[in-house]
Amino acid sequence: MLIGSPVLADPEALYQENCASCHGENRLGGTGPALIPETLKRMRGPKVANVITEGRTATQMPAFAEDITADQITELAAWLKTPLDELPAWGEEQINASREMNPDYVQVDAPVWASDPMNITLVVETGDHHVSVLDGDTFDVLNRFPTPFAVHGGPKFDPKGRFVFIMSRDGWVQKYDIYALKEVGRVRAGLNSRNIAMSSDGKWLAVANYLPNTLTILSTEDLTVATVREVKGKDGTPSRVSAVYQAPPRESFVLALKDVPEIWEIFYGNNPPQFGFAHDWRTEGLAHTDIPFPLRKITTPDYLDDFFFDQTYEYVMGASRSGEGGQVIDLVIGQKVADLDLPGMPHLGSGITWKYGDTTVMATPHLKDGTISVIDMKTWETVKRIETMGPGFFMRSHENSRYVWADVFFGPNRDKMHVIDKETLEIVKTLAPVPGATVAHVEFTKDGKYALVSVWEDDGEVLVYDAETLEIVKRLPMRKPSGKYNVWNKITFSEGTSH
Ligand code: DHE
Repeated sequence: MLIGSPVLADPEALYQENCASCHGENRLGGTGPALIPETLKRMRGPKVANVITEGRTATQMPAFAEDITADQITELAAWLKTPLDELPAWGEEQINASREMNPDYVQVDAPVWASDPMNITLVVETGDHHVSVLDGDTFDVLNRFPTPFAVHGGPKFDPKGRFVFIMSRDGWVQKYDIYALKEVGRVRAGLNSRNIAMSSDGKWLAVANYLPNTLTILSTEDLTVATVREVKGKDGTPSRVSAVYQAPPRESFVLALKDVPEIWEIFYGNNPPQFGFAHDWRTEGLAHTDIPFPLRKITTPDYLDDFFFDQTYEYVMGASRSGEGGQVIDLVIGQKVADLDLPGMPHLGSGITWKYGDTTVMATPHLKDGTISVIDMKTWETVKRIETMGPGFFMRSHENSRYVWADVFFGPNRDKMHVIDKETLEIVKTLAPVPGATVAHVEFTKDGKYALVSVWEDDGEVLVYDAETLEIVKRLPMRKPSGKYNVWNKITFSEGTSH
């Protein structure tokens, strides 16, 4: 070593000494989140080193500037972004062993509050990892409870709207009783997960995992494992699960896969359809009744990891990986039936539908450019491309509203929110409620009269707009609010919201 050069410690030893007690000896998380590339790649540039140096306010993460030199922090941050040498087994045994049921939870016969149970709205506050439970009529906060670190995707309600399931990127699934305002328990269903889906009978919760390459199905009753499906394409290639969705009329979960050009369908009902092809349990010489959750693999012409379903759940629209177009797969026949003219990497997961003349249209923002594509769901033709002030992430409407709300999540105009007329497909107003602050994601109240908008900042707010006059009627301070989820809109599968 040159005299005068900084003394660099072994980053692994630094980690074991300073970080392992909270983040786990194997970097897979403990009281703190997992520190592996799969989670950290979402923090770009010097951010990881900054967090180690300065700590994270409002969390238990302390500042290490006085304990570790700047060079050592740079080394440590770089090491944390290297993949794990070995991934521990994370199957049924380990998942069940991670289950933590709340000893203080007692089931109640009726809500412990007097609000309309169908108009409850949950707000995910990512600033300090909490969820606020809002009365959708008065906008009073009935409760605010801690969630696992870094919740992603929509929480899923049971069909009666009483229990909600919330997933974090580290694979924790939390069950919460809205009537009792109490956590029921939590379980780690994966090590790095994407989203969850609820079966239409309310019995099963599917968890899409990146790490390991599995789909976990949990019993919603007690969060125990019903099955863990290893995900390997027809040729044996392992794959991450990009997302899982429920297809209620088909009594199935539909899986988008990251690493193989296939769509998977897993049936949970008693009478799965009889297909004449590509059926796992058939090719393995089994009757479907021999296997719970029978699986069907459909080969697709391209990789499809972002989906949108029509209201019948027969057709799946998928965006192609290249961002050049998309395709429509008919789940009944398991074949591609149409191509979609969808450049600019559409974010189909945020699409919404509404009646338009004698047809139904679907609109989706593009992640690569300031455009919203509007597609006719009968002909699969593009009806219009609406030019916006930048790429957006979320869109929302309601059956009772004549407007669609679309944010401009990326770029200099992220403080804008477009309001689009459903009939003319024109932007009628662009809101900028807090200049310079990101505004994103909208949810309506049950009756569609109010639209709730997140001011997506650490010292943020939820703005309650009159959905007709487009005036703010109430401001609710929140810590970096992200998604908002109204019980009624979700359990009735409102066409203006995500499912
Ligand atoms: Fe999400 C939903 C995928 C980045 C906040 N996001 C979803 C869903 C998918 C998805 C497939 C639908 C699942 C569901 O709700 O059941 N998200 C992805 C990505 O692939 C992407 C681009 C990259 C990634 O690293 O995962 C991505 N998402 C983000 C973010 O950076 C956001 C803005 C902040 C965050 O918290 O991570 C983000 N995603 C959300 C939210 C929803 C969501 C709030 C639920 C929207 C809803 O209304 O249902």
